[in-house]
Parts: sequence; structure tokens; C-alpha cells
Amino acid sequence: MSSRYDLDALSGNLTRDGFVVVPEVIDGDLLERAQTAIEQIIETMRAEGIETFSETLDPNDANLRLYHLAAWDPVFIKLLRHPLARALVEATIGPQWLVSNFTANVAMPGSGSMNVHSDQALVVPPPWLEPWAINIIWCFDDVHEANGATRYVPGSQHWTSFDDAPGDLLERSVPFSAPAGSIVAMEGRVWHTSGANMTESERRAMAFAYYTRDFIRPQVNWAMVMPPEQQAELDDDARRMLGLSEMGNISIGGGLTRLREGKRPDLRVAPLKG
Ligand SMILES: O=C(O)CCC(=O)C(=O)O
Repeated sequence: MSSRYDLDALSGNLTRDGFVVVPEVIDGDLLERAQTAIEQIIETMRAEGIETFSETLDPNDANLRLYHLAAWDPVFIKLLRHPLARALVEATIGPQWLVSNFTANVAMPGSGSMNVHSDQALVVPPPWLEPWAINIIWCFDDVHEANGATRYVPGSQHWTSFDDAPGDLLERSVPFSAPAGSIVAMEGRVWHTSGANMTESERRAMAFAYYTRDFIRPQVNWAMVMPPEQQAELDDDARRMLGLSEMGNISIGGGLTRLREGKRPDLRVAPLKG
């Protein structure tokens, strides 16, 4: 990874705050490709009559929801394995992970906040004692409070059950700001929500690359959403990330590993954080 980043400092902040912003990680062509891909997906979804409004998530249809991005455009595979993204994921949840989901939330003027939630709580029951999930959030527009920056509740990564979450979550939440091309790493236990886009005309496009430990069932079944010819184009690393290998459902952190530990030190169980 580029020495432009001090990984220890970034992951230290992430552990302390549950959240770290890294400004301008991508720019130029790559940023433009991602922005164009988002626009094209919206266009295609509209042309094909695919709903962009998710009633279960958002208060109105000013939020455009785009799902399983890696199946729409290879630029998103590139982002999933961006060296900094990968380094922050592995520093937080260890080397054994899968891409659980990759969605975009394009918040148009007039969009409102969803319910405050933690993403780890969506995939594993309490108690949440350690980070088993992380979002790498990609900002494709300049993001700030007024156009609906994600709001997070400081310290909420320490809550271990639903009972720990107080009633005034939105009031406790704080926004961030960052220019287009930035990423935000957000630990899976952090309670957060989308902000409301209160601007007249600013779009807020962000994508949420959600990585979880490989013993947690991914939210997306990539084998279903990605056509076989597209799967055939993927390299081994991409197939592994998406759990598309034939043995993709066997967690190498499971008991089987123990049986082989002596012969395959590379397959040892990643230590869980205390
Ligand atoms: O759009 C945002 O800022 C947050 C989105 C989010 O939390 C979600 O989709 O679960």
C-alpha cells in the first residue's frame, strides 16, 4: 500500500472512534468512472422499471437505492479491493472476510434520514463483543451535513445489545464532511443513519462496501445476482471476496481448519480480538 497513508494511525482512530475519514483516496479517471457508473445504473434501472425507492429503508423516494454494485460494473470490484480499503478492513476484522453487500444510496434534495441502526446488528445477534463487520464508504460527491452526510453516534461501537441504545439516537448523531473521492471506514457496530438532504439541488452519491467475517452469511448471494458469464471473467481474488468459489461456504476459521492446522499454517484461525 502507498506510504501516503499511515495505516497504524488510521486504524488507531478507527478503533477509538469507530469511524475514520480519509480524504481524496481516488480522483481523476477512477472517480469519474465510478460516478458515471452510478449514473448509468440509475438510468438502466429506470429504463428496466427496477424500483429505486426502498420503503423499508427510506422515508420517501428522494433516496435512490442501488444494489449489488459489483454485479453492475467492474469499477466496483476495483474499489472493493482498493489497497487502502483492504488494509483498513483487515486491520479491523482480520484477514478472513467476505463482501457481504455493496450498495449505493444516492440522496437527492428532500431525502430524509432512515432509522438509526448498526450494520453488525443486521447480520448477527447480540452480544456484539468485537468488530465482525466494517463499511468502507465511498463518497462520489462532495459530502457535508446539508446534503445528507452519514451521521454516526460517537462511542456506539461499545454497545453490546439493543438495550444499550438510548432513545435519542438521532440527536446524538454527528455528520462528517469530505470531498468527492474520499472514503470513510466505519466499524460494523457503529450506530448511524443517512442525514437529510436539505439542499435545493445537490446530489449526495455514496456507496457502502460492507465486509463481514467469513463465518457470517453475506447479505447478497453473489452467485444469484452476477450472471455466469460475468463470474467467469473474475479472477481468483475477486471470486474469493464474493464467496464464489466452490467451497466458498466453508469458513476456513471453522473446525475443519483445526484438523489441518499442522500442515497448513496459512489456514490457521485468525485470532479474535479480546
Ligand atoms: O446513506 C447513508 O448515509 C447511510 C446508509 C445506511 O446506513 C444504510 O444503507 O444502511
